[in-house]
Amino acid sequence: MIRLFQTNDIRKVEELEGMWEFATMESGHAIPAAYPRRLPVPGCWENHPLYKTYRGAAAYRRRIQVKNGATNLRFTFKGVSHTARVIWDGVQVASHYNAYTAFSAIVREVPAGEHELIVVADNSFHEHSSLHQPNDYYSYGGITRPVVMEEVPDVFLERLQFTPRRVEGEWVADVQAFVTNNGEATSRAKVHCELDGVYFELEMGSVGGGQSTVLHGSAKIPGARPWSVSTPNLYALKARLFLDDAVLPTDDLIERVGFRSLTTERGKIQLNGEDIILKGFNRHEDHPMAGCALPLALMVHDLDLMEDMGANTVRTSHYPNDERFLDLCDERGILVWEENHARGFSIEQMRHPKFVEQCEDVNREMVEQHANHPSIIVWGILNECASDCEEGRVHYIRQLDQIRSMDPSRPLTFASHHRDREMCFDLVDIVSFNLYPGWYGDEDPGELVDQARGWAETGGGAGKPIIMSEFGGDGYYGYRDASRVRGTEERQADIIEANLAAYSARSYLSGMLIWQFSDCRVTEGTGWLLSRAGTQNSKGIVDRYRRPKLAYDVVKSYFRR
Ligand code: ADA
Repeated sequence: MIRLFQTNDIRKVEELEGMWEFATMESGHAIPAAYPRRLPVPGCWENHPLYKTYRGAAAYRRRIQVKNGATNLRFTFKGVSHTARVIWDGVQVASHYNAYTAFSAIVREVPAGEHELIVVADNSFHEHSSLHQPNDYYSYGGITRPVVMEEVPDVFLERLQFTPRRVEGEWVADVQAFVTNNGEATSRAKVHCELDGVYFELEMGSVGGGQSTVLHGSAKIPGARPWSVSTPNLYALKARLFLDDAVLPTDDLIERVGFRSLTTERGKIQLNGEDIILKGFNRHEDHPMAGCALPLALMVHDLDLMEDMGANTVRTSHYPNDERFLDLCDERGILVWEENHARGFSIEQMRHPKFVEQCEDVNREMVEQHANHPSIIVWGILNECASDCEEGRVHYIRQLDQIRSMDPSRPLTFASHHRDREMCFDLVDIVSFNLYPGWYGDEDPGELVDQARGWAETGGGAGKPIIMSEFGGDGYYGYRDASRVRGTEERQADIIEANLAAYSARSYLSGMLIWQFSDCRVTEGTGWLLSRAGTQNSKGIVDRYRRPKLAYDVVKSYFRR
């Protein structure tokens, strides 16, 4: 399944799911001559008994039958982990870095007959990889999210960006349509939109051969009902593309959107003008049976458990998530903090020659690909990176400016662990703290968060909403002991209780996000971070199989209050 709604009426769309041929490429970069196995797509190769810890390159192959010749085929890979090359009939047609954002390849005027599509995925920590590093989560290997094949004309609708606006008590839809021309001749492009029974046209524009253009338009949508946590109203935004004097549309795109406003005023976050408190979890895309390639049923199960505990928010730590998960959040009224891909980088790591470019790419792709999800209420960047020095600050400024220029409608934040040394609170709309009282230190959570409020005030964050973006402690599933020593489920429950009691009692806080929803696999290695017991981060409120620990009921008693 690609999305939770139909994306096209006109364009032909097919998901290339199923069994693809598979071969590892231990010896260099040569495309394999033989494919000894078949593996599911989407999927991670770590699910196969032979490749549980394989780190390197591998090729996936699939034959494509084309019935009608001279078609343009567009392949969209929603996620390949983590460095990808796409080879069509022996010719490389695309490459991409980063597991957590989508990319496309177009092959033009494909003749009828059988063709070969090969995707090389590489999850090694190679020298050009600045963001996928050995870390406190796992960089899996494979074609981990859906692959889509579409038949597109030379001039087609690349994407839509929708922004809701409230003007004099009425909702207004601002729409941008990105039109791409892969042909040679210039075309005049017109886009007609339909939204909740309102028909409107975007301004017309011409688009030269090999060029792209953006068409803008706005319309009042008088009957629109707002999207909120309790009433997550969604609408189909249907766009049709007409070229030159043609009477019939040649291409189309459907997005699913919601009307809501976001503000940060008086030290609080407002959704549709009302203060909200974010209560929820940090979540990794990780499951022992699926790796990072969670099927829909497991995504639903995660949200069912979160809702059962009374959560209203999920933070996609530490990368953009699968669109189907975001679609589910849209449908269920779950608020999302989505963030770019970077966890815990020191200034030395941020000096990697590819860091700037690879961050810019993931920021751009995240906003372009996910801006239409009403559930996303915050964009985050650079979790626990070097925001405590001038050199690091330059990266924060650049990346926040980049995101703001693409989407000024959402508040921005980053999660900081630098306490009174933090230097970037002035740059964002929301101040977020990762603090682990009771786990990495024995501070009292109430006293610590009051102190943190002071660091926000003096560190450039005065008057801004404050979120406790991470707190928690390890609890090994099934390790129960009356001693309540560190690592027992009892101790974890005590830590969670003390933290939630302190934060729930402080009305100046705008949110509390537990680290973390479920235990997750981490990279195996040495040093304190990579030598975690069981090669997993065990701070989940449920274990990797989603079995609840003792802290589950504690969370429920606070979040449901
Ligand atoms: C950090 C980090 C998380 C995780 C956590 C922990 O704050 O953001 O990714 O590593 O700590 O468990 O220590």
